[in-house]
Amino acid sequence: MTAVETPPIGTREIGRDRRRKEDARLITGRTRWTDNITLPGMLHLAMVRSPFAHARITSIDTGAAKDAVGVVDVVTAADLGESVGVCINAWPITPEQKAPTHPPIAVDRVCFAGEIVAVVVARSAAEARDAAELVEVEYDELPAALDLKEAAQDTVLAHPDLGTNKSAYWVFDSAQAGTGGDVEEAIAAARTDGVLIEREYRQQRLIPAFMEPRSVVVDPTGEQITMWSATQIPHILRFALAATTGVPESKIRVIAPDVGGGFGGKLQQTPEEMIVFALARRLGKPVKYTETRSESLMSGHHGRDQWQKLTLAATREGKVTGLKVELLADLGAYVALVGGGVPVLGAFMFNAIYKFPAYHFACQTVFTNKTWTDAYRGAGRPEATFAIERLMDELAAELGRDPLEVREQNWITHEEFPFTTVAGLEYDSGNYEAATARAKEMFGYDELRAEQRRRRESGDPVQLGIGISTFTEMCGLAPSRVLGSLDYGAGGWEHAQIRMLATGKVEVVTGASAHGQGHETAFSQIVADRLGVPFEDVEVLHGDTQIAPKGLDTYGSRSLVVGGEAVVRAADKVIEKARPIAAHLLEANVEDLEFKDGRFSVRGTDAGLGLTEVALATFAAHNLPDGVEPSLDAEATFDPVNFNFPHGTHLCAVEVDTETGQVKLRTYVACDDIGVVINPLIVSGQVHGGLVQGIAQALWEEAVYDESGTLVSGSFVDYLLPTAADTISFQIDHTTSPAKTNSLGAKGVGEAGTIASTPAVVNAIVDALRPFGVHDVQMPCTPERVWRALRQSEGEGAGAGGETVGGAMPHFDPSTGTQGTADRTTGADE
Ligand code: MCN
Repeated sequence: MTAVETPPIGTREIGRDRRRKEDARLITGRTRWTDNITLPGMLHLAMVRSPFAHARITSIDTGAAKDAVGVVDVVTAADLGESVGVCINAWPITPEQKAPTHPPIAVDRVCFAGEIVAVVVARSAAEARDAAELVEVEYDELPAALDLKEAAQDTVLAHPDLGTNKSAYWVFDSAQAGTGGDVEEAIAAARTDGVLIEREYRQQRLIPAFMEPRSVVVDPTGEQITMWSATQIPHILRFALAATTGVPESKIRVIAPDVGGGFGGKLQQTPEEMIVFALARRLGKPVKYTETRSESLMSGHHGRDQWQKLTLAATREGKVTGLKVELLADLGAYVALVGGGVPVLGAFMFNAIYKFPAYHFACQTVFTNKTWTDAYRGAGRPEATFAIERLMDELAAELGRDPLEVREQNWITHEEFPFTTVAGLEYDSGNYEAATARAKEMFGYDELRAEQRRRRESGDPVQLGIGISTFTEMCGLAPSRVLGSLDYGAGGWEHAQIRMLATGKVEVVTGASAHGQGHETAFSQIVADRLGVPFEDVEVLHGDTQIAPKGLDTYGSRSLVVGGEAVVRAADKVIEKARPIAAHLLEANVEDLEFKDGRFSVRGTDAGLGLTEVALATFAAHNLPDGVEPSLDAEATFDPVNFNFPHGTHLCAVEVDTETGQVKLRTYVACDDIGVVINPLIVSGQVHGGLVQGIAQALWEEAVYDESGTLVSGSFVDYLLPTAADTISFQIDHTTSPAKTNSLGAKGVGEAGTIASTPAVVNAIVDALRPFGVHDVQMPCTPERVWRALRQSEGEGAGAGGETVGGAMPHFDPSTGTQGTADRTTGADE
């Protein structure tokens, strides 16, 4: 890796490859996962779940289960009543949004296979699970809405009471918003004298899979009710518990101990958490529930699942003139915590790094009788990035030009920042030219193109494909005002507190709640750098609403740029509190003091005092200036004015065996610009992990349901989660255009690799197969799908689009809310 540019503050810690503080305990088995928690008298739960996608519950016989060994109780919705609360939807994207009540335990109807219908409480988890088998539930099966496009036509209703499967319709139009022109005009012009690329892409349903399944323990026996949960969001969860059960927030403590990954899948107020909370209160005893891997895959929320209908208009010279996006987004059976808003996050990213004069986005969210969907690494932004990066390749192919060149022709140049996009966002900084130049150099772009030509000419059965993704994303969620304008139910600020201890050690409390990202290390580096104290002397505390009472947790690659900046601001306040005390002790004027590398010194003299010495003097408080409080502790809450916009150029080479359909990754280069890097080692880990998840969408992962609504890919035998052995060694580097919205100059990185990599891989596969007439392969691009795309194109001649996809895309009229059926290739109403 090349060195990052000079960081804006300090030089001792920022940009330094520090090994993660948290790893010693994580890799030596010394951490305490939620499932390791054992409390006196603790009871265990097992869930009885519906095998049906949609059914009326006609009876539940708990008799045999209640008599089983070790069983304490068996409860249904009727037993728990209102005490169990409801799962809330914090992001109703329109005031008209339709949303059924989501009871944590089904009342009289189940709406997806895996929904909880009864709960067994026993002395041990094994006894609870055995007894769960004895609960007799009778169902009256109902027709299930399973196919997203059909569901959008209301042929079968997921919730008959709602009278429709359509939940919310959300539109952005640049002509109406005043951020650009009329997309229909651009399309009409391109139709007569230009290029029109019309495509439909499927974002398959994915399942967030983490090392530690969801687990929750609730102890109701103390002054407060304490919940330990493998969650990303202890603060939001505490709020949700209080708001939906009536228990005062002050009486609830939520602790997220070390959490073994989340990837958005633990950004949820889960039914299981609600049930454990209710039962612990009801029984007056500690209660634990840990899901099995099958339960995790079946009933933890899923991600993606969209149909995208896209129309890109351009001139014959390759200048894009407009983009129209029509989405169907599958909510599954309920509107999850932020699930309805996930496609809306994507709405701002379809224009990506490009200067499109006109843009229209419309999204219809739809209920089906499948597991609810919500955030999964990238949440809305990978879907948008995939679509536009695939389209730019298709445009280049249509024009017979190099896809990088067409991108360059349309992107925002580095001189044009800050740049207000057609979607209404202001990008503060970026340099697409620099990232692309570096990526090309690392990749050996020209050499690989030459090899591709040779293979094509020689008719090599193994063809080489080169895929490009020049992505950007919006992250650092925050800013509260903007989130409010999008009807998001909460803010996006973050809080930090710094406590200077008498011994010179520093405690940092953050409201961000890491679950694998390494905040303890990176935030220690920030504080060590700012306060000039040793890295080892900084301790970062988080993930416990008692210890860190204020916070909005970790998601949306926000922790560093929002939470880290709050830490910087708290550190600055510590220095300002220490300054008059230091001046007093040094018998100097405050104005004559300068603070550098952890030391106050009197300008022009040798006199000076370390910050830690000031901390000790403040603790003793024997000799403080009049009216100064004996404490250096400080806190700050930071709410940025804007998102931040990491970007990068990812280049991927694949070898595709045209006889078997097998795809082999050959080279993957990622040059990301995430502004100033705090810890390059952590950032590399984030990029590597992110890449694997994005590549997995392209090649392997898919949640598959059968025609009855049963999840077929319900174990890791069928859900192809990759391991390190399935991937290659990635080549990564960074360019740096510092963010303007935080003093660190940093941009988020937690989702970048995932967002960028999926289109890079699919573009590479299609690039390899283009001479065979293939212009699309549906994800995941399994050998069978690749093989079928090739065979189909042989049958149909050049121009075939690979696998035939679904039915016609329903077309929604924004002005009336009515729908017709649009032909997916022409866009004309049937
Ligand atoms: N960082 C840095 N320099 C930068 C940017 C970030 O050193 N310029 C460091 C940060 O200090 C932090 C890490 O990189 O240690 C990620 O920072 P950030 O981009 O702020 O992301 P968050 O900490 O907010 O993490 C959320 C993000 C998301 S949205 C998902 S999904 C995801 C991800 O992080 N889930 C993860 N990475 C994950 N990593 C692990 N191990 N497990 C998950 O569940």
